[in-house]
Amino acid sequence: MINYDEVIALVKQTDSLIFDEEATGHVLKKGMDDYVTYVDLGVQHFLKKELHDRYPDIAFMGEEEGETVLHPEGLCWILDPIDGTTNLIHHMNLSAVSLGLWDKGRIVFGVVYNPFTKETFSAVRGQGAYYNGKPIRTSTETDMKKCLISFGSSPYDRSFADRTFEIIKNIYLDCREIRRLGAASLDLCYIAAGKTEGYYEMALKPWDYAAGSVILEEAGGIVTTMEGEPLAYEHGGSILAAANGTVYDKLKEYMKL
Ligand code: LIP
Repeated sequence: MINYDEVIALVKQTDSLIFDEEATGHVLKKGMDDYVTYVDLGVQHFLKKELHDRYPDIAFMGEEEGETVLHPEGLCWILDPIDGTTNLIHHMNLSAVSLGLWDKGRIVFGVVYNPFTKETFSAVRGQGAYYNGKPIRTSTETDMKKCLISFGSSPYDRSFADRTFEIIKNIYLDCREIRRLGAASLDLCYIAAGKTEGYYEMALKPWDYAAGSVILEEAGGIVTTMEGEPLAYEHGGSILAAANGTVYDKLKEYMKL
């Protein structure tokens, strides 16, 4: 039996690790435009150990330190210790710890915690989505002219740039405004909380969207790949998320480029 409240409390205990300025300043390069700080590593170490102490039978997948393989047969934590690492390095206060739980084919729990704003988004499959403990629902807006849409620039693979920016240009011409937050988990949670109406990004990893996807679905939203397929968890892929079916159908048209 998993004590989800205790897991959420553990995630919030990462505050002291994240507010360590010295660790934030230790930036290592993982690949082209892909960075990791000592904060990312510290948060992953801490949560992996604490979760293992409490739930030794649950497997672990995390963004850092070569733990990037999903164990699909049973339960598996999926962690992004810091989603929005570039935002962290630039002191944007728009980063989150994102932890999901995979159970044989689907995500059954998610928590996304922004330590800078003290915002906690969470959901257990079938039990609704919450923001700082209060129930949340997605926006019911269906008029694109009143919708705020975010997107991601897939910075780790800039070969996607032409399509990404062509799509957002077309959306921008039709919607109220656009945003580029820099943390996929928060993009998904902002739709869940009714702040924005849609989001897409061409290339993400499972830990970017595991927690956010269940939170969004539990709040009434829709999330798939840009082709309309279920999200992939054994490898990464694109994402298309929307507050409701009408906005989803409209956004899907823009993805056909
Ligand atoms: C981030 C994603 C974001 C993407 C970023 C980056 P990370 O995750 O959440 O949407 O555009 O560049 O991939 O790497 O900071 O955990």
